Amino acid sequence: MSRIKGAELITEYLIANKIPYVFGICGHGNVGMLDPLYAARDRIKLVSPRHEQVAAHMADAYFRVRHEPVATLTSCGPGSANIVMPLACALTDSSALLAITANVPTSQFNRSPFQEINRHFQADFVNIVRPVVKRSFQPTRVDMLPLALRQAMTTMLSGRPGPVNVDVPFNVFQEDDEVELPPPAPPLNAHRSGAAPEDISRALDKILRAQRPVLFIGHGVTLSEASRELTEFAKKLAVPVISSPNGMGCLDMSDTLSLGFIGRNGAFPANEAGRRADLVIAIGARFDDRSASSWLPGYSWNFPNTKLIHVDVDPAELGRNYPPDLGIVADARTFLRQLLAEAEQRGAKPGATGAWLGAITKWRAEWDQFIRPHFETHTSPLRPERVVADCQAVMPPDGIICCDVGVSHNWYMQFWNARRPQTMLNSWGFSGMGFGAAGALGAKLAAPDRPVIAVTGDGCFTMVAHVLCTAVEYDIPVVWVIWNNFGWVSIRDIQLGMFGGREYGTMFHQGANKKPFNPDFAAWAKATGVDALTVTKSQDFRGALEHAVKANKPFLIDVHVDAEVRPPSTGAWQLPPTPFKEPAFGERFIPATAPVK
Ligand SMILES: Cc1ncc(C[n+]2csc(CCOP(=O)(O)OP(=O)(O)O)c2C)c(N)n1
Ligand SMILES: [Mg+2]
Repeated sequence: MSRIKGAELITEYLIANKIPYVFGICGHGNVGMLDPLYAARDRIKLVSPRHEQVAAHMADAYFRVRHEPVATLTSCGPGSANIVMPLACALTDSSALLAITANVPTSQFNRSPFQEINRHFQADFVNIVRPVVKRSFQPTRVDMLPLALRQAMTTMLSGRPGPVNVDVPFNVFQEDDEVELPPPAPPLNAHRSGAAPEDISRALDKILRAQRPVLFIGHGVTLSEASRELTEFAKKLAVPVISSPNGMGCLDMSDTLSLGFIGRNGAFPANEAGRRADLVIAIGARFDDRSASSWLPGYSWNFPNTKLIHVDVDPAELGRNYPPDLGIVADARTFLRQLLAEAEQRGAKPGATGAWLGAITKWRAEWDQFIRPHFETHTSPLRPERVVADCQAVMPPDGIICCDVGVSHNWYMQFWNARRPQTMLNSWGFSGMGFGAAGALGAKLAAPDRPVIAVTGDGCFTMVAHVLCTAVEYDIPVVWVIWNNFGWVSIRDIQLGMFGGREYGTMFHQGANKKPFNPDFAAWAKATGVDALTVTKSQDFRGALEHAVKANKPFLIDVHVDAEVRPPSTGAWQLPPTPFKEPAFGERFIPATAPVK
């Protein structure tokens, strides 16, 4: 055993785990870590964006694309405090990243040195991040590092993945000791849990007996890399598939069995099938309020009238919102493989689902007829549907779209057809503004040979506009599509709907006469060295996007989108105590057949 510095050990361990990047920002607390990273710069690369929030969103998105983690590095105090929000995004969407944070020297614990938080406990960063990570470790001596690092990496990737924090006091980076490099952690999905054989048998019995079955899939299916098995199973037994945002693309959404997203801004056929199904097989999906129409019976789902088989790797998700008739704790791919094997063995054929599939075809046609015209019309400012349709036309099936938060996201939820898994990235559980604009940088580093576009609101983008600097500094060719509607329009619409039409603090205005205001985003981009275009009429958007994607360099397109066109509502969303009412304005899609209520 030879002596090694704590920071060198951390660096070597990251490399041993094939971590190619550290996304981080310096501070006096972590300079001791920068030095060994410099020495190892041929084996692991430091990318230093202009805000810690961006570093963590980048790491989160990198993992979602590759299913391999990267690390972040932030200094003590404020630098690390800046990653709380993106850690919450990663945790609530089960995305992994190793957040290495620095802290004050152990010999100064409790003396209130520069940037220590200690009102309740010494060097207390672990309690700041406690609710937003899967686990925190605070090795206070170099000889504690090997175990902490191995456990941190293993915890992050095992079972339901999530962010993990290793908080390292200043001196632990610097001091040395006789310690050995721990063995690398098993990669994602190295250990898979399976269902009990009798549960597989019971599940298949229920599926074959059902006349109106539907699969509801979520991020768990994506994370377990079960796209092939899901597709095979859905086709073998002709079961249509509803997808939550982070499950999109596991079944190619251009397939006739794909019904799209469910909930207020879901697709009509998905809500219609969800609320009329006699059996729902939910796999790695968690029935949050937005994909369950706030649990109002009859809008998206109809439990307990509908029977539920719920499969998840995390037992905490079973029964959280709807008690399952059959709950199964299992990895999604293993479950699907077990189910396929059982179906094969029994020579199973689709059940009596002909009428069901016929009804779905009718709902799809009805919906298509309703939405289609807006995909094809030209307007100025642009109609939202047109922006989505043109992105779809330009992006190849393996291209990656990194969505931000706000109105634009609602439109993409409703109308984006993801063709492959891990191509549609959404901050779903926490909806942190900036995820799309910043995450796209990480997504592009994860998939350098595929186009990556960020669709981001004018509000979201302004929060992290310095991403342009990082794209230029590190030559990361992301295309930012700014969905520019001159305000926090998603919130404005809630405000207008709930408070008698009064707008306050939700639009961007300049001066007493309330002139709409935004920076000239294209000029702003050009000032950082990023190519840019402004698009104010729909005739110009597709060509601009084609050009930007082909240019394969950082590019910004400022697109002026109509703020007065709202996504059609096919489900519901309620914020108690406000009673749910049909939208005050905006289009509610009224189907030919009355919704089940
Ligand atoms: C960091 C953060 N702050 C505030 C919010 C609340 N919020 C959700 S959407 C939204 C407005 C987004 O504005 P913009 O990016 O312009 O999108 P738009 O809704 O106008 O399309 C706000 C403020 C949030 N989700 N995240
Ligand atoms: Mg906006």
